[in-house]
Amino acid sequence: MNAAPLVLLMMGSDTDLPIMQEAADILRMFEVPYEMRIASAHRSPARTMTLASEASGRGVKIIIAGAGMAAHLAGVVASKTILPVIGVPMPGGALNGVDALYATVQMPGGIPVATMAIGKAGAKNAALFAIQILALSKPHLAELLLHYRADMDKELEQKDIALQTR
Ligand code: RP5
Repeated sequence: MNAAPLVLLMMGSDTDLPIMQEAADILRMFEVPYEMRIASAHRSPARTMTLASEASGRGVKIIIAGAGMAAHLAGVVASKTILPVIGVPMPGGALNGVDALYATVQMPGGIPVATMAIGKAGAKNAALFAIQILALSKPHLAELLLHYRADMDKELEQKDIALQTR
C-alpha cells in the first residue's frame, strides 16, 4: 500500500507470512494502509526495537506482532512504544503455538499486549481489532465494520437455509 501506514504488521520470520497474510487481507479489504515487516526479538533485536520506537513518529497507530515458539516479539515491541500492540501467537514448533500463546499473553503488569488466538483466526481478528480501534476516530470504518458483520450474518443464514433444504 502506498499511503502512510496506520498499522504496522510485524512478524518474527518469513515462515509466519502465510498466517500474517490473513491480517493483511483484512486490512486491504477495509482499505487501511499497512506496512509488513520481518523482524525478530531474538535474531534481530536492534532492528526490532528501532521499528517499534520509530513507529509512532511515522504515523502508525497500532502494531500487530506475530511470532512463534518463545514468542517475545509482541512484548519487546510493546516495551518500546505506547501504541497499542496486538499479539498473534504462531502455530508450529513442538508445542504447535501453545508456547507462543503463553509467551505472548503472559505479560508482566505494566506493559500490555492484546493477545489474539493462535494462528489464522488470531491474525484475522488482530486486523479486525485494529480496525475497531481506528473506527473510534474514523466513522467510515465503523460503517464498514457494521456491513462486515451484517454480511457474515447473511452468509451464515444462507448456509443454514442450504442445510435445511439438503
Ligand atoms: C519465531 O520463531 C518466528 O516468529 C517463527 O514463528 C519461529 C520459527 O522461525 P523460523 O525458524 O521458521 O524462521 O521467531
